[in-house]
Amino acid sequence: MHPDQIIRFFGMDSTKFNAVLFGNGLIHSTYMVKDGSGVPAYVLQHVNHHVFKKPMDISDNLDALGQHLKAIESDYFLPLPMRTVEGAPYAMIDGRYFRLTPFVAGSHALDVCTTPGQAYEAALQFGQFTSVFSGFKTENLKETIPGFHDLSFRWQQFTEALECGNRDRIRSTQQEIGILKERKDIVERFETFRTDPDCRLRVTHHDTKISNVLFNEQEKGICVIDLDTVMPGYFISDLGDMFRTYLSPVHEEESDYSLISVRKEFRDAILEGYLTHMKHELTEKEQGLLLYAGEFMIYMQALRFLTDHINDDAYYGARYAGHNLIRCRNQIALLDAFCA
Ligand code: GN1
Ligand code: MG
Repeated sequence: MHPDQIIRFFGMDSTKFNAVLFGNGLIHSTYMVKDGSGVPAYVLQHVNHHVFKKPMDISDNLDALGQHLKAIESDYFLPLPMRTVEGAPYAMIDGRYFRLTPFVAGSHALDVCTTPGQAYEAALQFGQFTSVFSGFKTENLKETIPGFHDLSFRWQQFTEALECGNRDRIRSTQQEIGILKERKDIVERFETFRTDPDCRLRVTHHDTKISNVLFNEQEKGICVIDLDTVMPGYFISDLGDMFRTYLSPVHEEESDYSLISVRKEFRDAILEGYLTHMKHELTEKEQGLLLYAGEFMIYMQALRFLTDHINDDAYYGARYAGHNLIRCRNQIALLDAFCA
């Protein structure tokens, strides 16, 4: 079925709209649905149910968060997907899950973070997101990807890949494997962190890249989007992924590692923005781990990319031979720059 047709399930006249492929997420397929004059009206997404094995858990989480905002009479803006004409959270077509979200008028997303001002605004948005839900019981959220940012679990997947993965790829990545093994202290610190009662589970976004914030024309943040991985988690995930994805002038796909660097003024902007709402939420113990957040996330992503390379790119896929190895080396270079 052509994506244009799918919006009928949401009560829209499909002849009046046109869907075009949009964005560059690695997991879902996303379409911008434009009206007859080419103005964006909705965002249509095919939810990848191989990655999100229970898509209903995502919609249950979003319902719970929406209800909480009502209960506390908050006017915080969370862009939630629409219901189908039958009242379902997804249009089900041939066993596939599609959802439709109204486009936020006057908004745009950024592919790369080019100014400290943008980093500040995004960090402010993600910090506000967690703090708005500070009174929400995280037990009421489902884990939409079990073990998603559990670094011990990612380490275990890595060691399993070293046992069962592609032998040739293991042989040719001894150097990267060695580097990641040498930094196992990052995993050990995570284990200490999560057993410490002063390190709290909160409503966490878990994908704080710049393209998951909508900006207005004055470059002020409007809201956060891509709420699929919202689940109980630790602040190090959200703060850390901002460090991971905003600090370097080049992104994780860059194969010229000499271009990777850490822009200190962006780091300060992230901290300032994030702490605007989070300063009073974080415990003293957590406040001592602000920079560890970056090591944690960059290291975890390096580990995930290398694991996937060794597993023949089963998770992320590869657009060219060695794609996930390049991404892994990129993250190793970023980790070096971050820790320097
Ligand atoms: C995936 O699909 P996308 O780009 O939003 C991944 C993140 C990684 C990111 C790396 C569900 O996110 O955890 O950080 O790729 N999301 C999932 O680019 O695995
Ligand atoms: Mg995402």
